[in-house]
Amino acid sequence: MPRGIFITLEGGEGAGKSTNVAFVRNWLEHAGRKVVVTREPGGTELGERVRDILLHGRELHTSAESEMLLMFAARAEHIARVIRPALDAGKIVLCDRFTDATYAYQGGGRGIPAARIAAIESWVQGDLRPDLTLLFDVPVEAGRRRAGLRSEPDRFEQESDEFFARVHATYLARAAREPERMRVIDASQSLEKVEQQLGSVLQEVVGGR
Ligand code: T5A
Repeated sequence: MPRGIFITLEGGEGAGKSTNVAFVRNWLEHAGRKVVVTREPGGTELGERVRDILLHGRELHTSAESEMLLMFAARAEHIARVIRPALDAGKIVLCDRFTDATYAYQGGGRGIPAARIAAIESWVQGDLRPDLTLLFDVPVEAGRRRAGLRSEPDRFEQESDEFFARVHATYLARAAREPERMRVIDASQSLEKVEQQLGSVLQEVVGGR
């Protein structure tokens, strides 16, 4: 059986990833594909507990290094139990955030050198990389406003504007280096326009496979 397709959704806070997961899933299922939807940090019991620590454990004073290693610990479990088995079964895995988020948040945001992240990425993931990454791009201010309207801020959402400016710049720099894999979606537009952009990228990348 041919290997499935690994698609990730990335972007800053409130960019619209979670909102658009349903659209992408429906599009793929309409095209006759079997889809597994998952997220990071999370996706397994261990991953969801790590998520809880990282998003809500303010009293734990987690260092940047511990935060990165916890992301990768959750990811190792996620890959072994969910992502690889689904890809091996020929399914499409749709994952809300993956390692680009580690480069953007722990790298750009917290200042961990990219080479250190890359070393752990190779160790944990082997040759597994997303086939397609949909990068939801929205100005930092607008994304934070959207996220803020929705719920109480979590541990990351309490960071400064400068932190999120670095996260944003890191995502865009990665997309510029890998334009084939990372497709930038202008997420500042209306939901209808965002869906149109997603549809044309999916048609181009997944349509013929
Ligand atoms: N993290 C994660 C790391 O630091 N390192 C890592 O390695 C990984 C994997 C996870 C956190 O963990 C960090 C990054 C994150 O801070 P999360 O909840 O998964 O947290 O991610 P968030 O970005 O916080 O999720 P959000 O829900 O804030 O952002 P989304 O999913 O991009 O935004 P969404 O879809 O919820 O939309 C936000 C609001 O905007 C509206 C929606 O209706 C919603 O109310 N909206 C729009 N409004 C108008 N026009 C549009 N086009 C709209 N699109 C959405």
